[in-house]
Amino acid sequence: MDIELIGAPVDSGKKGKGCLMGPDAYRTANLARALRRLGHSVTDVGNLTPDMVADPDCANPAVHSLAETIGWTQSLHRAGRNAMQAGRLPIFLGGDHSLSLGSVTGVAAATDKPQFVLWLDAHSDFHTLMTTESGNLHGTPLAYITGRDGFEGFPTVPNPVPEQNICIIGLRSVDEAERSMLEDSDIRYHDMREIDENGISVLLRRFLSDVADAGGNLHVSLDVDFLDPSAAPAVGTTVPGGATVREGHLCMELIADSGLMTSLDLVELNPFLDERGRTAQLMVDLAASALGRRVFDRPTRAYSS
Ligand code: B3U
Ligand code: MN
Ligand code: MN
Repeated sequence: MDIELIGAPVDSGKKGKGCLMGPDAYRTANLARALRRLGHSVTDVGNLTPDMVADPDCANPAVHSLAETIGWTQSLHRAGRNAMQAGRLPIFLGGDHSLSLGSVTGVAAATDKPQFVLWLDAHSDFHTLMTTESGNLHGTPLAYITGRDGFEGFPTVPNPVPEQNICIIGLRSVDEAERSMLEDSDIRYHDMREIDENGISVLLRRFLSDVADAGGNLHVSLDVDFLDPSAAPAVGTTVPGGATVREGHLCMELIADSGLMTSLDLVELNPFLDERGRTAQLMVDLAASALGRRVFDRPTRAYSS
């Protein structure tokens, strides 16, 4: 695989700062070396900067850092589209989750294949500029990429991702406005209860087989807070009861086995909150699992009696 690392030090999507250090934490944890060891060719294109954009009007006074976030959306959109059109697999080194406003819309615009999105997150990130109460735009990318109204001032999404092509896994913090919009949508979403009752692999395999049947491209967006804070403390929005290290790796191994992933976001890492780099290291290990690292060189066979 020809992999492109794209530094996206986006910190405008929430008030607590620190995600801008994310890309360098991934470099310090030797992400490129880990991927090269798996046989991939890896190019690190360095860090992007946001386009300069004039401050647009916004009817919701809670919304902050709008111009900066729109600027990032534009530059990330181009970077994602260009990497895909060059035949590479982009990995966006975040940066907070508002970076996906640009990464997902960019990769989706690059080819004619149906775009699928796997969102691994404690939150649904399904607000619009009108519904967000915190005003934090890292809570909005899933609504934007589907082409919903309520994003005045943002570029029109050229290739909206159909709701049926989106799967959220890991939910345990969903605001009321998001809940009703999600329930009225065709997005599939799995909360922690469903994971506990079914096992995470059942839920993920179902989605991956639909991506395969449609011949689609798969973008994976991995939010640090998908994981339990005891394993991944370096995030501003910790929510207890998250995925274990083992569930995280299992997801990544299933993704690798499927051969479907065409782009990846690593988001919300705040190195200022980390403990001796362990969250950055875990995210690097998960990325390596998604790109083929495994304990034994064959898929584990399911038990059958
Ligand atoms: N839904 C809340 C909280 C939140 C969303 N994404 C994160 N936190 N990381 C909000 O602010 O929109
Ligand atoms: Mn998120
Ligand atoms: Mn989250």
